[in-house]
Amino acid sequence: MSGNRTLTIVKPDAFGAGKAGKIIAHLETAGFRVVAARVMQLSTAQAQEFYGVHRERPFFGSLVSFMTSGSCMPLVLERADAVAELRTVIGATDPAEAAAGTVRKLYAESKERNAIHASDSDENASRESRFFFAESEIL
Ligand code: 3AN
Repeated sequence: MSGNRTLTIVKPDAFGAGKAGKIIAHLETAGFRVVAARVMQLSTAQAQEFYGVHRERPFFGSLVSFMTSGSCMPLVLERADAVAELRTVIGATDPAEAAAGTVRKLYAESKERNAIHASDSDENASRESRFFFAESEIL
């Protein structure tokens, strides 16, 4: 995995509300190419592992419940400087603080139900992509 790839998830709030297509179109317009995608429902164990870094945080249980509440859509995206560019395009964690025109400002409901995940480093992009996809599934 090079620095040109990152992992995103259209979360259950946005996927369940039928916003996945609009969000992916937004990302493609911003120069990202989809190189892997799937639709799935996370198990509790998977969500706990994926968000393991937040295990001690007060919102951990609620976050795991939310992330397992319905289907979501993990995708691997490619473009130059992918990790930093995607963080800019999605906006701040809390949609109330997200810049105008960002995915979270447009589509998120709250700090927890915030429509989309994006890896925060190249190392995590690699780890998170391998969490969802075999190497042969990433084109
Ligand atoms: P980001 O997704 O912007 O990288 P993180 O890594 O700090 O933000 O948080 C991971 C996820 O945990 C967020 N996407 C959000 O769903 C949830 N979360 C973060 N902070 C809070 C909070 N204070 N209250 C509820 N949920 C939160």
